[in-house]
Amino acid sequence: MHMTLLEEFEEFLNSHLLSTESFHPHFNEAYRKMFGAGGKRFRPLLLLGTLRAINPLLVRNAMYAALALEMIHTYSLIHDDLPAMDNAPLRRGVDTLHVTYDEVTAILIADALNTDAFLILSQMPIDDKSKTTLCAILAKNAGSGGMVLGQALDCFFERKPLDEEQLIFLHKHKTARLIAAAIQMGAVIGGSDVKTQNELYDFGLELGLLFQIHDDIIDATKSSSEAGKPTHNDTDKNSFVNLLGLREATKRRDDKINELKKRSEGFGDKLEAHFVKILNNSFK
Ligand code: GRG
Repeated sequence: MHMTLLEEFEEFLNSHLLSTESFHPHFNEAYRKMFGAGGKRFRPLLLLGTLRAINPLLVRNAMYAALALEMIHTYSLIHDDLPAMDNAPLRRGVDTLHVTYDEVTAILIADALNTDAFLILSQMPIDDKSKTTLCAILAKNAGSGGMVLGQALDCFFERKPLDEEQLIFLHKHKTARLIAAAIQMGAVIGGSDVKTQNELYDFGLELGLLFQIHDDIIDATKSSSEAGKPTHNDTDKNSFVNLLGLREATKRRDDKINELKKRSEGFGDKLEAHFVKILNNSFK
C-alpha cells in the first residue's frame, strides 16, 4: 500500500523515538506526549518534500534528519510554554507538560529532546561528511545564532515595542531559521550544489517569515479551540499584527505568498510544484 510522506514519517517517529528503562514513573510517557498530540509536522515534511523533489530514492534514509528537526522544534515548544516564558496551559490541543506533570519534568524532557535529536541524526545512514554538514546546519539554526537568540529577543523585548527591522530580525531567528534549515537539509541530503543549497536556504528564510506573519494572524483571529493553543495572547508581544495592524499584516502575507510562488519557478518544475503546494495549503 502506498503511504503518504506524513504517514511514513509518523511510522518512523513512533518506532524511533527513544524509550528509556528506569524506575521513573512517567518519564517515557512525558517524553512522547507532545508527539502523540499531533502538530502539523511542517518542518519534517518540508525537509522530506524538498528531498523527494530532488531525489525520491533518498527519502527513507532522511527520516532520521526529519525526526531530529521535529525533536528540536518540539523541545522549543515545551520550553516556550513554561511559566518563565509564555506560561501556556494548552499546546497541540492538549495540556502542556508542566500542567500535566510539573515544571521540572517539562524542562528536563525538552532538554532530553534537544540532546537526543543529535543522537538520532548521528544514526542516519549517510556518509560522514554529509552527516557533519547536517549536524552543523541544525545546530547553527537552532542554537545561539538561530532560534534561541530569537526567543531571547522575544522574551527580553516583551512590552517594549520594536521597529520593523528589529521585528524581522527577531522572527528570522526565532522561527525562520529552523524552517530554512529544513529546506537546506533536504537539499544537502539530495546532493544539490552549494549555490542551490544557499538559494534554497534564503527562500526558506522568507517562507519562515511568512509562517510567522500567518501565525500572528491566527493568534489575532482564531479561537483557542481552532488553534489548539491559547490565542489573543500576543497583545503585549512584538507581533506583525501589533506593528502593522491586521489589514496590513494580511496584505503582507498574501503578497509574500505570491512573491514566493514566483521565486520558486527558479528551482525547477518538481521543487516549484512542491513549494506552490505548500504556499497554497499552509496559509489559510
Ligand atoms: C524556547 C529556545 C526556545 C525557542 C522557542 C519556536 C519557538 C521558539 C516558540 C514558539 C512560539 C511561536 C508561537 C512561534 C511562532 C511560530 C511557530 C514556531 C509556531 C509553532 O509551530 P507550529 O505551528 O506548531 O509548526 P505545530 O504544533 O504544528 O508543530
